[in-house]
Amino acid sequence: MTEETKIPPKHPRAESLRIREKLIKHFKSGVVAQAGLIAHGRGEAFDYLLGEKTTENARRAFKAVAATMLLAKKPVISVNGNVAALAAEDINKLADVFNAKVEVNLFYRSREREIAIKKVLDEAGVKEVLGIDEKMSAQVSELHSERRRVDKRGILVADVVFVPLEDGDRTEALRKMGKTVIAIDLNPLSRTAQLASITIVDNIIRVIPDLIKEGRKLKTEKLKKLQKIVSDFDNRKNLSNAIKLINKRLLELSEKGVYITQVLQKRRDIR
Ligand code: PTJ
Repeated sequence: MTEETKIPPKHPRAESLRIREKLIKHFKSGVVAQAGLIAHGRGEAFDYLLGEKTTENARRAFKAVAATMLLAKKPVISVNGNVAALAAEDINKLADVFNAKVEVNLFYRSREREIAIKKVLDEAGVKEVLGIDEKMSAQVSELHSERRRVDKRGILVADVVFVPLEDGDRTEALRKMGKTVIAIDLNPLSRTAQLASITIVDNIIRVIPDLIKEGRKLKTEKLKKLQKIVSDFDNRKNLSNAIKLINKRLLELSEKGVYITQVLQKRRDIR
């Protein structure tokens, strides 16, 4: 019996538990780093605060992302352990829609993890996986972590770098290099969220399928329209809106006590 089959299908948080099991499975196979489990917990907490749904604000951001990716000359999607575990098939479709390269880039880098992640991406149908061939490796001098190692055919020469679920200082370094950086991060306060050119404050699991649809929709649009979508977008406003949304939601919940009281009213056996 797998861990997954133990989750009662009627459990009120069955989907969330299934996602956790997926990460644990990939942790055991060496794809996800130990810290990846902690990162997931932090993401879950922010998702709770956001109401676990895609907001209008996030929709505006991913529309700007789709336009940016379509305008890009050399877009690259950076994949870490959590991204491979949660969204490998979608990453393949995303790369297809935007004609983007896929590169493995790890904070907790080891040869074993690189190989394990490549396997997951291969199985998901990704045709070419960059970032693991030593001969093609270059260094980004602005960076001091293992993330400094990039592929000469990928991130090094990219104009747009898509970095879902990112840590720390890479976004800043990539922006200093003149690159457009796109982040997906449930935490609008993280350094990456704050320093990216465009930040989608949403769960990677929900947002990538929608981003794929948006990309397909915008693909036939004229260049001018895509450029306007990008120039009309303001990431400071986007982040500020995300924080306001959390604030508003918490205020409403705390004033009305909506969630807890409603649940308890239905459960007369609980006082
Ligand atoms: O695989 P590696 O070695 O490259 O390491 C990957 C992790 C994720 C461990 C590494 O990048 C890391 O330590 O990241 P942080 O600093 O924990 O940041 C990850 C960010 O992703 C946090 O701000 C989380 O809120 C956010 N996050 C976690 N899960 C999700 C998420 N954002 C969107 N969707 C999620 N499902």
